[in-house]
Amino acid sequence: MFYHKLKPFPENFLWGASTSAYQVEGAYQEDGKGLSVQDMHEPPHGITDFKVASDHYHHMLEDVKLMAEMGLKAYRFSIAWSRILPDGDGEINQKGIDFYQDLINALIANHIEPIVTMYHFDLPYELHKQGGWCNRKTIDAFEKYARILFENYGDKVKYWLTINEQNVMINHPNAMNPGRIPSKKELYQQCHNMFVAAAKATVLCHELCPNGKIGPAPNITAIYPEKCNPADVIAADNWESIRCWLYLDMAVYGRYNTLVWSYLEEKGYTPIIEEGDMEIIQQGKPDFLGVNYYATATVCEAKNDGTDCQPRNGDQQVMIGEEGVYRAAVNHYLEETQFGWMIDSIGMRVTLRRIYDRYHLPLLITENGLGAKDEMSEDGKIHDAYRIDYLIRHFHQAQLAISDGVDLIGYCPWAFIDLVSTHQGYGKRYGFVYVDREEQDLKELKRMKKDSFYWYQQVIKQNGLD
Ligand code: BGP
Repeated sequence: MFYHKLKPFPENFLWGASTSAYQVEGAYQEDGKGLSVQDMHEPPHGITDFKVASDHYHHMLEDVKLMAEMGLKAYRFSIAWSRILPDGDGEINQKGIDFYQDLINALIANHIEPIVTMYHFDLPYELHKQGGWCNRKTIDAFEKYARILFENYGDKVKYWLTINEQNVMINHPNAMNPGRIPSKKELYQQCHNMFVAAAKATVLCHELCPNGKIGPAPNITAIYPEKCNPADVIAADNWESIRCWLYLDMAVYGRYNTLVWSYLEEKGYTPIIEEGDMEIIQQGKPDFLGVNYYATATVCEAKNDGTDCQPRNGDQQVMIGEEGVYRAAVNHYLEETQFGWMIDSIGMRVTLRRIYDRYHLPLLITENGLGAKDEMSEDGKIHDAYRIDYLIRHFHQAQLAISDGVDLIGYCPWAFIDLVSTHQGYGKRYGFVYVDREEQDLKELKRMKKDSFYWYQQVIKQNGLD
């Protein structure tokens, strides 16, 4: 149990890498694409917007060639809803359909399994204007969009992810809501409507794609109590349920987590549940669970004196606390990244064990990686030994989790290529491939292989670490 003979990574393990449409594609208004909420976002001073990003839209074949050279077995990308349906609900944009058709064909020709996220933070702006996820019309629009995706790509794409980080969109709503930030009550209505939409898409996938497998992709992490003081343990339990189990209990069991429902009732945040909602949620059973993991969080007992909530930069891994529910605490055992995210590879093993134990479904790591201020050295190369070190530690823990009995089917680090970070623009890089551009100066957007590119190539070749 503690000093295993390590089990090997399974044969056919999906060694992959991830991106998302609005962070990598650029071409934000090209070939008929409609605007998304991300296109309407005003970045902080000096930080880039998402209009050009890594210009993957125009470098797609070159990028797939690099994926093939690295030996990727899988590539997780998202489809921009507003490229397929510019206003989210009306006419289909054929050029949008064709772009992803070409991408999927190029991946398959290079023996790379496409893993498609249907919706990654970029709600079409037209839907947002009509109330976004507070409006039930968005549920129907998502179902229509899902049908278009399954009809067009269902014969080639086996792995589908419904919604990326629904829990982040609810707990850190600033980046997804240009204009007014919704109230908590509205956010939990949005959340409920997303559960219904994801369930409808799941049912449809099973109907239309006989070989399709579909699941959610929340951001899940174990929450630690600061001390063994039982009141800290309760606070950790509170936050773990609100942040994580609510989302997976709904997806897998089709019911609201008991503790969270009591919390919603007490706070007056309960959503309106229409007739038939819970039935459809129960029918939409996932085949596997995507897991985005970056860092554990540590909390202590809330003081309930008006100081428990300390809003920071809105960053998705930085806890803010909630009055009377939990309070953010510091974990002195862990180091931080340059951007203040905890580095906790063992925490990933803990997280995988907890998820598998609760749900017993195959798990796919859909995101994990190190954001850093990579720089080109004088020799013109990018020596990102710190990223290799980070990934070695996490891969090792993934292998320990497999040895614990967790059914882990793949690992898609964030990100295949440098792209625009959700909050820190181009100054925070994650890729195996460097893109030569600055925050504002686009230069030639040239692609360059980092040291981690060659290292990951070896890992994939030998199906695991040395
Ligand atoms: C996840 C998102 C990704 C990605 C990643 C890194 O929460 O799903 O879209 O951005 O975090 O975050 P950041 O870009 O803020 O460093």
